[in-house]
Amino acid sequence: MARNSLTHYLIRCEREHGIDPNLRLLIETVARACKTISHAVGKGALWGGGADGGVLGSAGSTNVQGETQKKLDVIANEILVEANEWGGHLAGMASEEMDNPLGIPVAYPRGHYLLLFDPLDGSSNIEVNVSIGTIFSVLPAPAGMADDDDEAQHFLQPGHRQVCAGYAVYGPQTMLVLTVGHGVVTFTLDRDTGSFVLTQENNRVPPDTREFAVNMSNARHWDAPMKRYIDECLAGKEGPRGKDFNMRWIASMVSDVHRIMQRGGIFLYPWDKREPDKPGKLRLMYEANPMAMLIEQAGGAATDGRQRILDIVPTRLHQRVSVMIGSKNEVEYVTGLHAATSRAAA
Ligand code: P6P
Repeated sequence: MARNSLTHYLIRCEREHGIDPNLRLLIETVARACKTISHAVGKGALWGGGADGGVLGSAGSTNVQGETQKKLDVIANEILVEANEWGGHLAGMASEEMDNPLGIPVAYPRGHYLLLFDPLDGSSNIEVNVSIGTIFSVLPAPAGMADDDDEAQHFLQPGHRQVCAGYAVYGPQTMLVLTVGHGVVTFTLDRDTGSFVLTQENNRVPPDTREFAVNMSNARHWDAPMKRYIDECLAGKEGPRGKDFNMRWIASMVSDVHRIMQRGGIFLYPWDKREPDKPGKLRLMYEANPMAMLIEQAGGAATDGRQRILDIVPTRLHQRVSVMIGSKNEVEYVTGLHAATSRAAA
């Protein structure tokens, strides 16, 4: 077996850290599905013949968030469901693209894990050929889950109970970034062999940064601590931070977080007053939680501005959350500004 394959790494984790072989088999299944999604994404308009017959454009439906589903959103979701429903590793699946959790057909064996995913994150970038990705999270299925029980309540576990988190980023390279709780590793898809090859082990996020990622067009809608934080970044070395900052915004969380995983930075999608009853745009269970586990495993931090993302106890499967994630010292700084405001408000 190649010493740099995904399977070799996961078997090492079985032997050195005692991870469950069924978790390895589940991860390998998800990774194979990501290869298939990568192929579909790479074909774009060429798949299905002609610009309108291809996989680009809207599917003519909306997801539970009321967002228009792209054809590739639906295709990616189907690829992950079909790949995982038969294998016998899962007790259920949940997806951004499905209103309710999906139970495992009674004809198939069930396993001890729950798989949650955003099958194609950043899909608004599809038509403009900008990197997008798949985010996934694995939780333990509660003991005693009945075979026909696909209730959402079983998924409502805080992020620190995840046993695995990962993403695939479909960019110039297709890469798989993964943690099973013992650091973060990165694999690059070798299209000649169809294998994910280990290209980085023990990824570490630098604790400090000069680079922030935020959608600046929302600035007038932010609350005071968020406005203060960004104003300080924009003030540069003449300002209170004493250093100049750079900004990036790809509008694909996977791509922005992947950059941070590689060179540090902070990604922010805070509450804003456009939808004051919602804590933010991003989803807790299959976006913020897996990214928070990955970033913490790489030495970074992730909060909602006031508490650690992984400590949030979910109440709804598709609930949203404010996200501040990346270089540890920077996340702690912006979280401190929010805490100070909370204290002042109190
Ligand atoms: P905006 C993609 O739709 C997404 O959920 C994240 O991947 C991304 O970071 C964010 O929304 C972009 O939001 O408001 O800038 O389009």
